[in-house]
Amino acid sequence: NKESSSSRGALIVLEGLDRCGKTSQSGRLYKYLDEQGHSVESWRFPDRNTGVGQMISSYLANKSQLDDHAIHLLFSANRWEKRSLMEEKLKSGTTLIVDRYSYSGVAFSSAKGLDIEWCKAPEIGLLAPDLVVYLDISPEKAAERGGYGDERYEQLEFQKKVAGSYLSLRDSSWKVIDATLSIEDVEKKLREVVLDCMITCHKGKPLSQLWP
Ligand code: NYM
Repeated sequence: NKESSSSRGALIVLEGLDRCGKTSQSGRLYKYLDEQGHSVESWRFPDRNTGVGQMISSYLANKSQLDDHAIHLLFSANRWEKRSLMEEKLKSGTTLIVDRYSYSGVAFSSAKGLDIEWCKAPEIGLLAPDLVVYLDISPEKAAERGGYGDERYEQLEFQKKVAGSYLSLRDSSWKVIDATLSIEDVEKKLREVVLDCMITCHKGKPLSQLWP
């Protein structure tokens, strides 16, 4: 831990449609903060390394079928099993850059038609992010980027519904970045909002819980 023990790390969450560039941007952001000497880790959900994560992974690969409610609860359980470690890291001064979080959980499941309040319920009590960055791209543009794999959900019609769900989840605290800008421009804007947030957390902003 390269920072003073009295200041905590920030919980930074990146959200967006599939192919919005989240994963590359989290990687670049991680590298930058690490090189700047910050204590930082790069996380992602689903975390496919746990037992629950392996069930999710098999579902996403269409190797298993699950009821929509059941898979929703597994995604949530996958966050719950990392909650205490997350809190420990943040309190010890490590900033976490998290690729997808509860908002993905709610956006993807409610896009299937599940009730949004029902979707939000199992997330209550998880740590609330200090910053949510939404990498904004239209479903059509995202589809043009190619590289939609064979995973479940990676289809234009479904992504349109997910975009709608994200829109109803967004609030004024979210930072929205135009994901169609160049990689460098997105990176620059991302760094600005993240550094700003890290300072606020440093100054003693308390950790809070979902849903605020
Ligand atoms: N996804 C991700 C959900 O449906 N619910 C969740 O809670 C989370 C975290 O999993 N299409 C979906 C969104 C993605 C897929 O994520 C796998 P990724 O970032 O492609 O590994």
